[in-house]
Amino acid sequence: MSAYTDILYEVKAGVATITINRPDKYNAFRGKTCDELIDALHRAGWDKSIGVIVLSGSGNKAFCTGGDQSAHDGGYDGRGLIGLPVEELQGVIREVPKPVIARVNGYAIGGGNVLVTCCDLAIAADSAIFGQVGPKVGSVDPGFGTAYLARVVGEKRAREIWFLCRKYSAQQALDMGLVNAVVPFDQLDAEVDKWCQEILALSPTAIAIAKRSFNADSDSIKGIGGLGMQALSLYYSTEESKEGVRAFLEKRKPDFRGK
Ligand code: 2NE
Repeated sequence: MSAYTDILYEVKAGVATITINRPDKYNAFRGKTCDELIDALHRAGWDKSIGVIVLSGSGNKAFCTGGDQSAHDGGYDGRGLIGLPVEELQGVIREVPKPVIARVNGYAIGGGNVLVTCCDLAIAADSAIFGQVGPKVGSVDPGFGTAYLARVVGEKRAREIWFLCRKYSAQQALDMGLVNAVVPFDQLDAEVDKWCQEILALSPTAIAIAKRSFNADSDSIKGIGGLGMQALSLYYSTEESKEGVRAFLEKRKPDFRGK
C-alpha cells in the first residue's frame, strides 16, 4: 500500500504506533481507514524488530468513534460485507503475534470501543469516555463487540452497555476491566511507554505463544461476528436502521418505533 492518508505510522525503538488521523471526524473510520489500519497492523505485526504495537487516535478529543456516519448510506463505504471491513480489522488486532495496546486519548465510542475491547491491553487518559451507540444509530457490532465484550467485562455489564447505550468514564472502564490503567492526559504517553518498555524486556516468543493461547479460547467468536455481519448488512437496508443514521447526522433523537 502506498502512503497512508487516514492514519499515521511511526516506529521508534521497537514500538510501532498507529494513529487514526481524522480528528475532524472524531477519528471515525471509513473504508479506507480500515484498509490502512489492516495494512499497518500487518506491517508492524510481522516485523521482527517490533515488539509492541500502540493503537491511538490523533488529538485530545477522540480515540475513535467507530464507523464514519457521513460515509453511510444504507451501508458504510468500503469493500466489506457491511462496507467497512471491521471484522477483518478486529481479527488482525488479535492475530498479530505481539501485544497491541490501545492508547485511549478520548472518546472510545461504537466501533472505537470495540477496538479497545479487541486490543490486548488498554491505557486511558482520565478524560476518556467509553460506550456503545449502535442501537441509538441503527447499528450493532456483533461478535467481538458483543460476545467478546462480555468475556472482558462480564455478561450483565456487556448487556447493559449495549441495551442502554450509556457513556462510561475512564474510572468506570477501569473498574469493569475494560482498561488496564488510567492516568492524567499529560501522563498518557509516559505511561504507555513504560508498559511498552516492560514488554520489550521480555521474551517475544513466549509472549506470542501466550497471546495465541488466550485467543484460542475465544476464537469461535469470530464465527459469531461473521454471521452477525451478514445479518447487519440486511438490517442496514431497513428504514429502522436508516432512521438511526439520519437522526445522528441531523442531530436529533431517532424515532424507531414509527418505522
Ligand atoms: C462521540 C460523541 C459522543 C461526541 O458527542 P458530542 O456531542 O460531544 O459531539 P458531536 O457534535 O456529536 O460530534 C462532534 C463532531 O464529530 C462528528 C460529529 O458529526 C460532529 O461533527 P460536526 O457537526 O462538528 O461537523 N462525529 C463524531 N462521531 C462521528 C462518526 N462516527 N462519524 C462521523 N462523524 C462523527 C458523538 O459524536 C457520538 O456518539 N459519535 C458516535 C457516532 C456513531 O454513530 N458511531 C458509529 C457507531 S456504529 C459503529 O461504529 C459500527 C458498527 O455498529 C458496526 C460495525 C462497525 C462499526
